[in-house]
Amino acid sequence: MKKNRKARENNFTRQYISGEMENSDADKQERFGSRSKDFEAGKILKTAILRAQEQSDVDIQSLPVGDVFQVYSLFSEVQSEGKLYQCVMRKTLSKRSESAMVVGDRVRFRELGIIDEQGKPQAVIEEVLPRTSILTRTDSFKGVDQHPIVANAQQMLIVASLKEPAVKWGLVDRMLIAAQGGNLKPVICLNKVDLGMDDSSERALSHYRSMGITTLATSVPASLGLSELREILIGKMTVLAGHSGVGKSTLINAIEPTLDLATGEISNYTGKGRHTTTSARRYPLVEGGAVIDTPGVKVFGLWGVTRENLMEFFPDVEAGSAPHWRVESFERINESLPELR
Ligand SMILES: Nc1nc2c(ncn2[C@@H]2O[C@H](COP(=O)(O)OP(=O)(O)OP(=O)(O)O)[C@@H](O)[C@H]2O)c(=O)[nH]1
Ligand SMILES: [Mg+2]
Repeated sequence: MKKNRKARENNFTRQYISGEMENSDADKQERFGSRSKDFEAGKILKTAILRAQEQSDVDIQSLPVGDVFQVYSLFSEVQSEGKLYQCVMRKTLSKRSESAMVVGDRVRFRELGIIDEQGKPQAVIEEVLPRTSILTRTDSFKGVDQHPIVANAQQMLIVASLKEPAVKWGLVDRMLIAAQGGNLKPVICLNKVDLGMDDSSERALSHYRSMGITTLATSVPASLGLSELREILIGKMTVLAGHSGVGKSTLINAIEPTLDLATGEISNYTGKGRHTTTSARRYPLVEGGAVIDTPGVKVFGLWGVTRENLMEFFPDVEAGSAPHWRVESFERINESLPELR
């Protein structure tokens, strides 16, 4: 009985990760797209429909593959072989929401041979390829509804700060499980260690290391841990996680001087981010890889995590070797998950 349910859940997770599941009304409330942009996109869409219909007999498997860089309300930017395409999704036409596609998705697209006013070639997305990982957001800790925000990232950089604001290990634990549940490798980064490292924080980091999790202690003004951080980020797709003010943007600017992320201010909905439906933005690293910031997202969802399998994410609690704060994390997260039926 127990086994069956688990098998079903695993299957569910697999389907979700592979993009087979639809998520039709996700992100509706977050469409900030300006009217003119939407209008423009509407025109593109109409042309796209016509063209796509003419060419629908072409074998989809022979189409080029690209990476979704950014998702707007009605179109998205897809990069392929160094070229950026403005794309609409064919599935949108049949009411399958464009939110079924997120930043990081890999897609097959059909070039339309049209260039827009900004010189971007236009294309229609014909297929979203299976995902290797998924990160979702939810509206609250107790939130049951989960919406995908990033696909195919390899790792999550969980940033906390020693002080200002002081680290809450319980929240680090929750982000850890959000990462592991979605198949992302977590890395814990304790920032602002120039403000005075203390024993209990040292012990916490070493406990995570004993569980096989990579940890870093960083400081931007004191230049600590930055080369290790660089090493970890280069060549990978990394999602940034962590509360406002812990220093995520400052760290990224320090390791990638070509980027100039806004720091020391509330970053929600500033600049170009306001047009995205997903609140996820990708920052490429010159030496390869990218970091993805999710400034509008308050809580990540715990995908595939249930009261039945939560213990798998707490091997230390299961083994009886966990410090009290890890046991408390386990209990708190357990309570936040829906009751077993
Ligand atoms: N002392 C100290 N201050 C830091 C360090 N890193 C960042 N800060 C400061 O912390 C404040 C917040 O940094 P941000 O990089 O904007 O923080 P963030 O995590 O990007 O915040 P949001 O974008 O709001 O999520 C800024 O005033 C930074 O100067 C550090 O290593 N040590
Ligand atoms: Mg920031």
